[in-house]
Amino acid sequence: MSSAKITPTASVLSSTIKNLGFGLHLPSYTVLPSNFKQRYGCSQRRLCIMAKSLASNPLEVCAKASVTIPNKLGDCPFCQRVLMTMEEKQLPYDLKLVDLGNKPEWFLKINSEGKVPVVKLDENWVADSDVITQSLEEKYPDPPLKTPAEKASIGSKIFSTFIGFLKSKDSSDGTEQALLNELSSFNDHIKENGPFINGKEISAADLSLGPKLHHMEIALGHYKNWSVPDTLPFVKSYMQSVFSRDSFVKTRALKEDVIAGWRPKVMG
Ligand SMILES: N[C@@H](CCC(=O)N[C@@H](CS)C(=O)NCC(=O)O)C(=O)O
Repeated sequence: MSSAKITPTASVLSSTIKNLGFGLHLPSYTVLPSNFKQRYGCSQRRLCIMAKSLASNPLEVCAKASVTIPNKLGDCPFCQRVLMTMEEKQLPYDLKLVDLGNKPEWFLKINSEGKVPVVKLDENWVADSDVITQSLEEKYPDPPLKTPAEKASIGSKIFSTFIGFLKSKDSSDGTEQALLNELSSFNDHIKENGPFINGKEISAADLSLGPKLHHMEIALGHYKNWSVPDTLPFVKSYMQSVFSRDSFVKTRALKEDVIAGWRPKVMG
């Protein structure tokens, strides 16, 4: 049985989902991963104790708040990457949603750069999704999510070429072709090595790329009436594989937020 409670405060918006499987009194604003109970099922006493300890010390995470619906997670692909990593590793977290249009004082004290995501690890607030996900891998190695170095940059130019095409006002400037070239190389890689970048199992590179492909799909669909061509079926099946994972569904941005988030880039 689970219950959900949304509690807004002045400039922090936090979500609470309480999993009552352990009969624990969990701290407010704790999000337990969807299959936390199955994973730490009480059949083994040691695992049960470990699960209780994790549940009572959730990781604190600052992420972007929605601009369209109160108390919802916003449209930051770097935040989703971090949250997906926590979901895949079954780490309970305490989500603090930050209004980036009106950054609160407490948040700027945590991170003077004013960017999300930020996660508290060993009493220190850590910024930047690259640093955070590497730290999570070291601290919580199970399940391992590290992508081998030789595959870690597969698909890494898709996001920048998508932005170039999205911002383009000249249909013959080559930005669409640049994106298609990157997607085509990625299609070939997944065809040979898929279903994920490192083969059978999802890994860190997928958790970084998946949220960016979600932004690409929504933003280019909305602003350019564009979609991934049928000639790239492995890109499409890859997107479906990532987008259908529990860790993705639970942390994805709302379509309306993604559209609103990219508007200044399109108009600018
Ligand atoms: N390199 C950073 C990028 C983080 C980032 O750009 N976050 C955006 C939201 S998607 C942000 O906080 N923007 C606030 C601002 O620039 O004022 C990471 O990987 O975490």
